[in-house]
Amino acid sequence: MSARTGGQILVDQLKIHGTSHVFCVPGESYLAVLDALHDSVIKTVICRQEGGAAYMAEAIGKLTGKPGIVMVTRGPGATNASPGIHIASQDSTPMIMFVGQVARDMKEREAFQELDYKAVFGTMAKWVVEIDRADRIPELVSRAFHVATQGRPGPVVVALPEDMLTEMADVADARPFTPAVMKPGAADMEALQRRLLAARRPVVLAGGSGWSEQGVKDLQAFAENFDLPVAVTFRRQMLFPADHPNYAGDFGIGPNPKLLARVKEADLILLVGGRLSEMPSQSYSLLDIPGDGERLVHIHPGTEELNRVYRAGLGILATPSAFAGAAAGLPTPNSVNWQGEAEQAHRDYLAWSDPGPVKTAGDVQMPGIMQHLIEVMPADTVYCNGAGNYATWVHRFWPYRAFGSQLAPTSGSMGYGVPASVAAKALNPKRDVVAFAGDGCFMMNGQEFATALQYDLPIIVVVVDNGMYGTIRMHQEREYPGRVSGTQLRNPDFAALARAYGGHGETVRKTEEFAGALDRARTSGKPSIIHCLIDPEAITPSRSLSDIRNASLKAK
Ligand SMILES: Cc1ncc(C[n+]2csc(CCOP(=O)(O)OP(=O)(O)O)c2C)c(N)n1
Ligand SMILES: [Mg+2]
Repeated sequence: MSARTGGQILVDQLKIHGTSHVFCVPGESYLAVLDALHDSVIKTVICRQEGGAAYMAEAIGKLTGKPGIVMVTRGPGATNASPGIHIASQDSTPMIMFVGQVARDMKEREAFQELDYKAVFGTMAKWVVEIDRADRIPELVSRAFHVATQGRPGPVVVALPEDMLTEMADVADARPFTPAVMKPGAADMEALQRRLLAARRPVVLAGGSGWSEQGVKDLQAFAENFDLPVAVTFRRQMLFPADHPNYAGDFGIGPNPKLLARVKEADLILLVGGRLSEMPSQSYSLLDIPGDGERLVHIHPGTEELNRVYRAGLGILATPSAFAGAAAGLPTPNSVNWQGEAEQAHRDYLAWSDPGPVKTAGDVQMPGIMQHLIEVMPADTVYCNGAGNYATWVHRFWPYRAFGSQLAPTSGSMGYGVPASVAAKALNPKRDVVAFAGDGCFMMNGQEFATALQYDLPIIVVVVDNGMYGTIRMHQEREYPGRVSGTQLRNPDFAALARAYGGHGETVRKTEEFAGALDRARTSGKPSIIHCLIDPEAITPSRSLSDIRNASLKAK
C-alpha cells in the first residue's frame, strides 16, 4: 500500500462501489477530488447549476437502485442542490451528495461559504457526516453507500474539509457495498395468503423504490397466479407494464374514477413498497388514520415506515423485490373470490387512457400529440417530467411498459424533467429519452440543455407552453375565480433557444405539425426542443380553465 491524497482515496472508493457518473459543479474546495477524477474511468458530467446536477444524480439513483453521485462546493453549492436532496428523501431514492467544506482549522468561524451541513440537511437526509481524517474515507464512504440503499433508501450528505482532501493517508480500500436485503418470513407469507384467499375485492398498489427488474417480473407472476388487479401509486408507472392484462392504472392525482372506486371498495389493499402518502391516498382520505388498517397489508423495507401513518392489518418488513419473489412462489389457488376483476380493472384502464376521445380547446391537442408518441416511440422510451398540469398528458396517456422508463418526482418538484433526461441519456445512450416540461418547469433547470449539448446527448424536450404557471392558475380559478395573480408568464422562443445552444429547435402551432417536428428532431441527432404552443384553456383532459372558473363563480 502507498499513501494517497484524500481526494484520490475518495475517487478510488467511488470506483470500487460501482459509480459510473459523477455530476458536479466545481469549486475550489474540492480540487483534489477533481484532480483524482482526471485519470479515473468514472465519467465527470459538468453541470450548469447544482439543482440540475442533484436532479441528475437522483435520476441515476431511480434508474439503477444504486446511489447517484453529485459533487458540489460549500454553502452555495449545497443549498443550490437541496431540492435534489428533498426529492431523494420523499421519493426514497439512493443518492450521495459530496460537498466541499472549509478547512478544518477554520471551522466555526463562519469562514468563506461555511455551512453546518448536519443542521441544514439533518431533516432531509438519512445521514449527514463530515469526514475529518483521510484515513477514514473508506469506512465512511462505504457506510454512506449502505445507508443510502438499506431499509428505506434515501439521500446521504458527506462533507469533505478542503485540507482533509489533500492530506496523505496510507489506508486499505473498502470492499464493494452490498446492501442487506430484507426477506419476508414464511409466517408473513402464510398470513398474507390467508388474508388474500378470504378477500372478495383485493387490489395491489405497487409503489416506493428499491425495485429490480426481476422484482417487477415477479410481481406480474404473482398477479397472474392470483388474478389480482394491480395499480401503481403516483409516478411509479414503471413498476407494472401498462399492456399487462392485470394492469389497473396509476393511482395518483386525479385517478380514473373507476379505479378510485375499486380501491375505496377493496377489502384488501396490498401496498407493496409505497407509503400511501398524500397523493395516492387522495389527501389521506382513503383509509382512516390510524384506523381501519385491517384491510391494509403493507410491505415496506423500512421498520420506521410500517405502522407509521396507517396501523396495518399486516405489516411485512421486506424489500419490495424480495417480497415479490416470495409472492411469485406462492401456490396458485384453484379459484379466487374475485374472478374476472383484474380483467375488468384493465378494461377500465384502457378506456381511461385512450387519448382518442379527449378533445381540448386550441389548435394543439395534447391528446393528439400523445397518440402520435404512442404510435411511433419505442416501448422502452424513458419519459421524464417535473411538476405541472402538462405532466397529466404523459402520465395518463403514455403506456409505460419497461423498467427504468419513468423519471418523475413523486415529491412534485418543478424543473426535474430536463436534467433527469440528461442523466438517463448519459446512462443509456441507445434508449430514446423524452423530457416533458411546462414553460414554467423548463425555465427552472432548462440550462442543463447545454449539458446535453456538451456531452452529445440527443434528448428530446417537449415544452408544453401555455404562458402560465398553469397548475397554480387552475387552483387560483377554483379558489379566487377571475383574480389572476402571480401566475402569468411571458416566455422566450424555446425553439430559437434550442438553436442558440447549438441544438435542434421546432415550433408546433397545430397538432398536425408535431409528427414532422418529432421526426426531424429524432433524425437531427442533436438535443432538441419541440416548443408546443398550447391554449391556456386546455388545462386538464376534462375541464377547461373557464369551466373551472365558471363553476367556482356559480358556487359563490
Ligand atoms: C420547485 C417548485 N416550485 C413551485 C412549485 C409549485 N407549482 C406546482 S406546478 C406549478 C406550475 C407549473 O407550471 P408549468 O411548468 O408551466 O406547467 P403547467 O401547470 O402550466 O402545465 C407550480 C408553480 C413546485 N411544485 N415546485
Ligand atoms: Mg405552463
